[in-house]
Amino acid sequence: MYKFGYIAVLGKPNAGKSSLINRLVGMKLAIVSSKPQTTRDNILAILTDKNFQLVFIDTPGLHKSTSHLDKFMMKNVRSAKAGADVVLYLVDSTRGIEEDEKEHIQKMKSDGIKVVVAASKIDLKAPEFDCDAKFSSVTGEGIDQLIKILTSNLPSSKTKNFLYEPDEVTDKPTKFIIGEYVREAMLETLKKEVPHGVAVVVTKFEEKKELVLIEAEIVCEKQSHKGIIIGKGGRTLKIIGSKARLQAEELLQKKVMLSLFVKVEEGWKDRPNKLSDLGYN
Ligand SMILES: Nc1nc2c(ncn2[C@@H]2O[C@H](COP(=O)(O)OP(=O)(O)OP(=O)(O)O)[C@@H](O)[C@H]2O)c(=O)[nH]1
Ligand SMILES: [Mg+2]
Repeated sequence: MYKFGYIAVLGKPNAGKSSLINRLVGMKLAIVSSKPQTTRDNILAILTDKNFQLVFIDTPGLHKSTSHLDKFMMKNVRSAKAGADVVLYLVDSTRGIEEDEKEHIQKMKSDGIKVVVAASKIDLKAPEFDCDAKFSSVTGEGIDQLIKILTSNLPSSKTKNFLYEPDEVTDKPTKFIIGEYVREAMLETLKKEVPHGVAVVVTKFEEKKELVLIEAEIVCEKQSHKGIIIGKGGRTLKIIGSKARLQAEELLQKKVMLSLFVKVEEGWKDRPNKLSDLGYN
């Protein structure tokens, strides 16, 4: 018997969704940070075994929409939910489950959606709430059991009904992932409000024999942010660039030359045309 299905990974910002996605496929597909609202786009992570193919959809953390960008993010969550066979709802064990989350889970169930509730970060704290599974993306504890539970919630087929090739890991192009690495480096390096107002577009990706030449444009909201991103004598931008370059080299298994350019686009997060230019459409 074969199992195939889409699993939408939902939860509050910082619940550990992207960390789980990366753990499952054993590579850095989705960026991770201690700051909430790290993920903006849905990212597929495809896990193929002899008898199953699980397609995980990483989604942005559930939060109230204020900007057009937030609305785009929450639309991604709705579309992931609509296209999923199972929703994997993550709750951070160190934070516990909140009332609005219980209501959301109940609502999904009464709408006929299969929901598996899993407690994340159990290396930090044992969950004190009801859940179907518990795991840690850091130690790997509970991951196999989680996969078993998810697989058991998918329909069986006598024929191999996989939709992706066994070596396919994601739907995202390499350029997208590298742009995200730059955004992650900014989330790590800068105070919250600056990276939350930033978009990154890879404008050049040229693979040479010995190395890969990459250029990326960092679009920020304000002139003052541009100054912060660049830093005194370009110091901050250099730190950001070298963090992202190391990640890109790990991904591409090749030397990378990464050049970053910073540009200001006032209020881009609320301009639908600009959002789609920057890949959020
Ligand atoms: N100790 C520990 N930390 C974890 C674990 N999983 C995630 N984290 C940390 O929790 C923080 C948030 O992780 P993410 O994977 O970015 O969370 P997310 O749910 O994708 O967040 P958004 O994209 O903002 O919705 C990061 O600092 C991670 O390193 C875990 O299993 N154990
Ligand atoms: Mg995330």
